[in-house]
Amino acid sequence: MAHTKGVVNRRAKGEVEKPTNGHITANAVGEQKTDYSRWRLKDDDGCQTWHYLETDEELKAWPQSTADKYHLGLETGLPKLPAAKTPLESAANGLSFFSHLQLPPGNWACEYGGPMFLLPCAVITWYVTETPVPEAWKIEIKNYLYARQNPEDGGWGLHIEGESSVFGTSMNYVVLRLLGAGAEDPRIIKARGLLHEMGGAVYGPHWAKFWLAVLGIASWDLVNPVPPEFWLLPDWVPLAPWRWWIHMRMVFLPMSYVYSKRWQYPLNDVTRSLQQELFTEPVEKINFLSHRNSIHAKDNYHPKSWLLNSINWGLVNVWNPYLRPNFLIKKAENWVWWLVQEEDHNTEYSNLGPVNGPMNTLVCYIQEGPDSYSVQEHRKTLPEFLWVKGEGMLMNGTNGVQVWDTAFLIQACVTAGFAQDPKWKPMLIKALEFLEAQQIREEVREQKKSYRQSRKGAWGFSTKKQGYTVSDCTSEALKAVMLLQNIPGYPQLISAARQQQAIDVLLTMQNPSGGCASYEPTRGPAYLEWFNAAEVFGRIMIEYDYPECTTAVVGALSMFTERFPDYRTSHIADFKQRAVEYIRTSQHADGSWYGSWGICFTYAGMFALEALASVGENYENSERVRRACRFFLDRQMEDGGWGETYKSCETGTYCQHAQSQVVQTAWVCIALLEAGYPEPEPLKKALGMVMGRQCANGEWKQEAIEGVFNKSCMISYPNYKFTFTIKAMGMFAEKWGNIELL
Ligand code: LAN
Repeated sequence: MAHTKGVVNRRAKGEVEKPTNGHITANAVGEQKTDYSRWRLKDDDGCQTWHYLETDEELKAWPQSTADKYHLGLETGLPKLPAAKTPLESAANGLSFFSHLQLPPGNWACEYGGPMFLLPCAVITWYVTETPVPEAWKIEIKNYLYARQNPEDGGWGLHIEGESSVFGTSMNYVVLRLLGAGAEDPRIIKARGLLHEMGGAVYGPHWAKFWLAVLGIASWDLVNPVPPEFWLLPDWVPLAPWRWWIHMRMVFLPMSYVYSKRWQYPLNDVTRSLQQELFTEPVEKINFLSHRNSIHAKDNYHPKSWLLNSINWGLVNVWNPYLRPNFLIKKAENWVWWLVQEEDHNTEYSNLGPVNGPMNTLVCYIQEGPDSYSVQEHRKTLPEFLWVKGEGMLMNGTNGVQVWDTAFLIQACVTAGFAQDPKWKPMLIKALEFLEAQQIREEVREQKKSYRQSRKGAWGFSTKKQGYTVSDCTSEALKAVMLLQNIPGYPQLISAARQQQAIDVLLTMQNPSGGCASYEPTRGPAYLEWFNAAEVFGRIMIEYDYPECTTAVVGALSMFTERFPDYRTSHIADFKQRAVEYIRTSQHADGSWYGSWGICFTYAGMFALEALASVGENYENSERVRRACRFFLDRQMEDGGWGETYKSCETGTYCQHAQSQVVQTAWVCIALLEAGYPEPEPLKKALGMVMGRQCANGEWKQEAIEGVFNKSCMISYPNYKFTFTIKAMGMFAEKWGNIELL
């Protein structure tokens, strides 16, 4: 098969290319742009996909909604609201704006971007599986990458606010070229210059090397081993993959299959040219084997341990060439393939996340062929990770933030007293219906064999279809349900039995430390971190205790016990007591807590103080809480706000942002209110600042990035600027009255 023209002219069998449309425009230098009035966000039961309408008939049949316009960065035309003077007026204005963004199933959607290594996973997978990519997507993916190219050095980092690295630059360079960008485009030349300055693509981390090998651009010799044999280790072995953090093992799984097959896409003109562009010397001269461990300092957040390096050496030089028997290879590949199929089945091909999704697609392609059912299904679900915004098309960190954001919005509304207001009731009932529809109702088949945590009764972060229990997502959703169902006039959509099922799942999630992790209790020993091969991330190999997750579970258990005092009472009491004790012991001497999922000390402090408040520990009676308040108050900025940069997550010490941040200011206000801080002044000043930043239509604009994972990668939570502001305003008004702050 000739592969000379890149993705541009490929089509799946039987697919007919639509005529080129006049609405794709190009400017004087040939940069293309789609017509943004033609994009639509579809939300089927929480399953979100973007569509580009080609014909005028389609446009007529499917008008653009306010939410579409907002997400695309177009003018929404939402009205100016009466200026807010009090916190509740400000919260109501915010809610008024936000309510227009609710989608028909009842949830809210958002861009969930930040990581810059996700588009490459999808685009390379489409390329090597010869999956056609619509013209409009190609144009907007390129636009997004150009918009996010570092204007100074021409590169890309691990995430949108990060410094340029070999990972970000080499992978996004490849994406642009595969989607048709010319090698002599000035922006590409600039990126290439930087890549060469950094030593070329051989200095990328493991995952970059993997994708280069898949594309056929580099030899598999470049890639540190990913032996599927690991999956044959007996379960009792401390190193066995089922004990790893779920994201790591679910990436390792398909990766090990592809590695074992040494599968590569046949070279074509584009990839052959990339071989010349990505490296600093002619490809024929490169000794790929010698570059297995080459890594640029900017990419080496978590250097590999000597132990892992030695194991890799043994695998490459002894095990693979001399010992690895064929029967074992077959056995391991078969077992891995079985686990891949289970993952596909249990998630209806949407998969745990945006890295294993594309990789599983590739495994199905290799195992079952291009036209197989599994590959077709994957082709349908991968677009659920895509998102379109003003800058172009990007890849979200999950297939959405549906359950998570919807749960917080409900809680904020209840806190602010909006749930009783007939004006907001239809919106909140829809939101409740959404949570009802998204509760996971069944265990997976073969739960034990596929190493899955219990999930019946749980909620995940995005959708029921994705179907992974998350401790705090279950807790926040359950809290939202209990809060609303407790208000007269709201339908009892989730029965007591179903709430109890959620509690049953939560009760399986405590660690011996008392703390809770994210998807599962910790399964492996801490020294597994020595086997962290990814280089770019920290704390990825096992589950850890998180103050955020632990607090959420404590909150759900407390609220549940008020409603069902007889259900598993002693178990719940014991759980809570140990969980709060963990929160206490995880406090740093300066009064702070390190946050793993939001930035950073600000985020975790808010949760920790909520947990302490739930057992009556407050400013008045607890030195610990006073210390935590002091930590925050010492960092209040001139304008009354708080601002912490993502560097805190990387370094483990509080890093001051130059500007105060609306979201973080709301978090601190919530923290101080949970703590029962006795003075209103700092809060008044803080919320006054937040209100001053509100636009006339009730909106708050996006500021610095809010979230993080694995210490080094940031991720956006754009809806926090609505949910947490509303909650903070509501809590303030309850405690200090709805007084004029502006
Ligand atoms: C998320 C998003 C949500 C987040 C919270 C619920 C906020 C947290 O409290 C628990 C952990 C969880 C569920 C979480 C885990 C890691 C995720 C899935 C992400 C940060 C979103 C993207 C990230 C995922 C690992 C990205 C893919 C990258 C790899 C390294 C595989």
